[in-house]
Amino acid sequence: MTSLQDKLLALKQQGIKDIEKSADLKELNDIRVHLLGKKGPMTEILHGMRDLAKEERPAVGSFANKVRDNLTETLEQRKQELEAAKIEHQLAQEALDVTLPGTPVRSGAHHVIMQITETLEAIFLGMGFQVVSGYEVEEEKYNFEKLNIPKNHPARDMQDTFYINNDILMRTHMSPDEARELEKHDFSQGPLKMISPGRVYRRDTDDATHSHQFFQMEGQYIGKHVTMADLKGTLTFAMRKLFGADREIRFRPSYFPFTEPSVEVDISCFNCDGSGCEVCKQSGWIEVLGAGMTHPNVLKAAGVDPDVYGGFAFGLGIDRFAMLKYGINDIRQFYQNDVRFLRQFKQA
Ligand code: FA5
Repeated sequence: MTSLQDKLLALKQQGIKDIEKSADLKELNDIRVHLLGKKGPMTEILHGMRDLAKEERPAVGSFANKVRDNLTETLEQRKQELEAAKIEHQLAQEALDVTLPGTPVRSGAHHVIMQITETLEAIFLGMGFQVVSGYEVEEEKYNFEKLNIPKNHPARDMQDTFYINNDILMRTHMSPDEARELEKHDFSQGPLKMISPGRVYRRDTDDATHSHQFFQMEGQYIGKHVTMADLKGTLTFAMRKLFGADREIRFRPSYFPFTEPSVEVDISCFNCDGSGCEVCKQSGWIEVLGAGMTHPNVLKAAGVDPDVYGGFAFGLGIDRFAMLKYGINDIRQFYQNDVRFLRQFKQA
């Protein structure tokens, strides 16, 4: 054996040792570059072949090839081992314990006013009413004129108004939607049955039961044979659905410019069942809404013939409903956005 073959053998033995000791793919690659690279010991040894006798060269050359093949094979084997180990390690690191409890996600909920609105909508949708919506910034003629409240009419004082200019205002009630829908409706297709919930504005001083902005829901049923009995039946059904099946309902005469006759609707107190308590101010009754048979002037203003069509309208304060239903004694709590208050009304 030539000294070159000895060197190759030593290189192989040391190389295999180094390869097997290598701890990661980077180190292994460094070893490969060192062993087999252009400036590595293998190249250097092969250069030495020039000094060999011609007849010795083939044997040394073939030995060198075997050493290189051997090293390459060992490198490849180790590479596969290290890659497998790397994947094993990664899998162990990223192991997922599916039995661990999840991180709870805080979900929001609809505001209590929204919840009451949705409940009311569901009740009236069930009776064939459709839900419509109008404009918070409204024309003066829809808010007043078309509702039989001409300029300088004392009834305007009933609703202190935020004016934008002479003709435009923040709507003070949801009744403008009555006039708008009456104008739009095609009565050849059947009666108009609508509700319209929304935000309204009044120059009222904020206190426990008044807010300068609050929510109302308007309702209207106009057709060919709609009577006061329909008004009573519809509102009795809706109030019993909302406040309990055994509520008594009372209709008292009242005044609204856009209805004639007009009524104020009371329900027997759900807290004391009518015997008198602080919720009903000892009267046994709670006032819940205003209503009446739509005034012929309102129909005329919308181009609807009052001799053929008629019906009823009602308007209720959603905030006051929410206060009654949940025993809330200050309306301002709805608008302060204190999450401790709001969370109490989280739906299941
Ligand atoms: C009206 O606004 C009439 N448009 C309702 C109506 C419609 C009657 C159709 C007849 C036919 P009123 O001004 O009474 O009516 O207001 C209706 C309800 O809104 C009241 O019963 C009350 O619950 C609520 N409300 C009135 N002012 C305030 C306020 N400042 N803050 C909170 N709620 C209020």
